Amino acid sequence: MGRFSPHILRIACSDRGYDRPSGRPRVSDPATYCSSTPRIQPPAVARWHTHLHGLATKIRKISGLSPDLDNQQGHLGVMERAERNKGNFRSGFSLVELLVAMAITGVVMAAVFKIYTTQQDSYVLQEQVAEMQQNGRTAKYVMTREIRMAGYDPTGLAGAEFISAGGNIIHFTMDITDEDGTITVPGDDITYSVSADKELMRNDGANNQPVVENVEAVGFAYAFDADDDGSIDTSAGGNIMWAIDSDVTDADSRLDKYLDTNDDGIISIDDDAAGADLATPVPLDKIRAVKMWILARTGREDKAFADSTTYVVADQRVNANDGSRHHLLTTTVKCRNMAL
Ligand SMILES: [Ca+2]
Ligand SMILES: [Ca+2]
Ligand SMILES: [Ca+2]
Ligand SMILES: [Ca+2]
Repeated sequence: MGRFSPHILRIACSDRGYDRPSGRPRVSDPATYCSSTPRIQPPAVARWHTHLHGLATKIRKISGLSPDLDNQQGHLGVMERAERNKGNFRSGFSLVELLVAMAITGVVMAAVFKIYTTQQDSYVLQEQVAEMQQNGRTAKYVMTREIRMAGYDPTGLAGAEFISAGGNIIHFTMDITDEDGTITVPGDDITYSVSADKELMRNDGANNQPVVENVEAVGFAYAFDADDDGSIDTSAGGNIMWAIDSDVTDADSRLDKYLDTNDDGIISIDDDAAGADLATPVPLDKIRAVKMWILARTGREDKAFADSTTYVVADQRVNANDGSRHHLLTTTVKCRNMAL
């Protein structure tokens, strides 16, 4: 229920002769002005209330209290409640506001998460590529160092030589560990190949151990001097006849296929992968140099990436479209001990 306005109450009181001389209503008079349910009081009761109110005012004055203290407190109370109610109204959220806030938060969080994952993927990729390149360089360095020494035989008694000269496997001996005229100790008999687990394996004659991991393939081709004229044999087009023993298991120890089948000086996708027959198979002791391919790969497969490149690795054609990235290294190693 609302209160009577002071104006209306003043008129009502004046009509009944209860108003004060000033004519100004006193809101602090609870009986007359502050009741939420004002009612017309009998004159005697009203005068008694006025009398009691006058006594109360005098008591306040005597005691030092302001006669308008209740009045002020009442006003302040009303104002404070109004402010409090006003604050409460403003501090709330509607369901729509909450949903909008959640939607905006979701969009922002999704964007932040996307940026984070992109940065993370980029970091992982850079790390993987660096590792791949390092693996390739390590494989190249280790194999180059030893293939260069193939056939090393300081005593002339060890019979060091090439044992197998395949397109994806190389096997040779060298009396380099102890120079004792034999090739019986580990390290004198070396084989390189790639395992099914894509590790470059080095067999030292006693143990077959991985050198580096994540090697998709290795390839070898061999240059030879079949006529012993001191120069590497070339084709009709003047190109080196890079050849392989196409079947290392038949133990014939002969190079029988050359790989630059179109005789353009490079071994590429344009050549016949199976190679072409040499006019005369070449014994492995005529080998003078080795061309080497190392196809390194990233260890982690990226499902969003596709490497459709077909890599030429000697007589192999490698198309590992499995989400991994690849890095192909090639080099040529002169076997400095094979012409001696
Ligand atoms: Ca030895
Ligand atoms: Ca020659
Ligand atoms: Ca063979
Ligand atoms: Ca070619």
